[in-house]
Amino acid sequence: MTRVTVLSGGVGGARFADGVVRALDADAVTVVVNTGDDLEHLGLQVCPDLDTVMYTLADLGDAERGWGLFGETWQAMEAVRRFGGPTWFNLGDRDLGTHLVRTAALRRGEPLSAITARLCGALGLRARILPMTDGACRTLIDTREHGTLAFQDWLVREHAPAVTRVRFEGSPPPAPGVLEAIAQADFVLLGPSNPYVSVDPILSIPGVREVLAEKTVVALSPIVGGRAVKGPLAEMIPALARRAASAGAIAAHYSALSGCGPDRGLLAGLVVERGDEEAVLGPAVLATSTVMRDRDDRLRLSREVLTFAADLARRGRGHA
Ligand code: FO1
Repeated sequence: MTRVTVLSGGVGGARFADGVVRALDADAVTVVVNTGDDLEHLGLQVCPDLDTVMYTLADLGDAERGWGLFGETWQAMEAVRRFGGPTWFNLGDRDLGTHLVRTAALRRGEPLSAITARLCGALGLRARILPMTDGACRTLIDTREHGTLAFQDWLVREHAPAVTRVRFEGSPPPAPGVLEAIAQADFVLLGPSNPYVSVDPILSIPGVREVLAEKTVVALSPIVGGRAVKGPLAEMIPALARRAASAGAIAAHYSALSGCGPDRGLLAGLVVERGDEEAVLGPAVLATSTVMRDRDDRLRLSREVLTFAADLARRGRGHA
């Protein structure tokens, strides 16, 4: 049985992970999820990327927004507004149930990984979804305009002002099972997530890069034709890497990471949109149609990526 571990941020990573889970035996898939975006809001612990992966795999997510639940209502937020509470970050009525159960369990001392496993079990998910850590590792965004902002303040409250640096506060150990899931995988896939704020937080967790250095790692480019499929990545690349947004910039970012072996960067392969391949130096390239408009696209793309990665792993393009 092929075992695969996917590292994921929010929407793009979750959609890709959904394809992988449906292309393979779900029991063979582990998704390690960024928790650098997590926040406490209205007294509740909210884990946006974990919830996006969980809802997407359970086919309960809102396809249009990409986050939160399908068929959501917003009466609790209306009440918060009426009473003068903060409404810049919206928690739907049904989504609130997740945050209430999670927050209560955290207060009882249950680790986030155990709570996540319980929530996933209740949704009937067979793939394993692991937070990158049970500890606190917060993504901080330095901006010229507003100084340093916590991730959701930067993205949602301030609408992603220009970034000068991305940092991770805290260096907690990986959640139980994270290093093992990477070590035991036939190959590791990085979803089409923002490298700076979705994948790098996972790579910042102690031990993750070292164990990845032994594996065949394949990433999907979140840049298509010079533009981000979603979010502010296309503006972040020129600001942080001093080059134009392209699939090549994604390859260069992962290649430059330290701690991934002496002779090459992290990636054995990069999956890019057709026409974007010339920009890529270093990893082997699969050029295909990468934009996932529906569940059929996710499945087709995942199958192509799994074949590409399995071939690289077999040919020893990883470190194995
Ligand atoms: N994104 C927004 O643009 N506005 C919101 O009010 C908002 C609320 C929200 C609540 C729960 C949740 O799981 C996600 C939410 N998101 C919201 C998405 C989130 O900010 C980001 O998309 C991810 O953190 C990036 O992966």
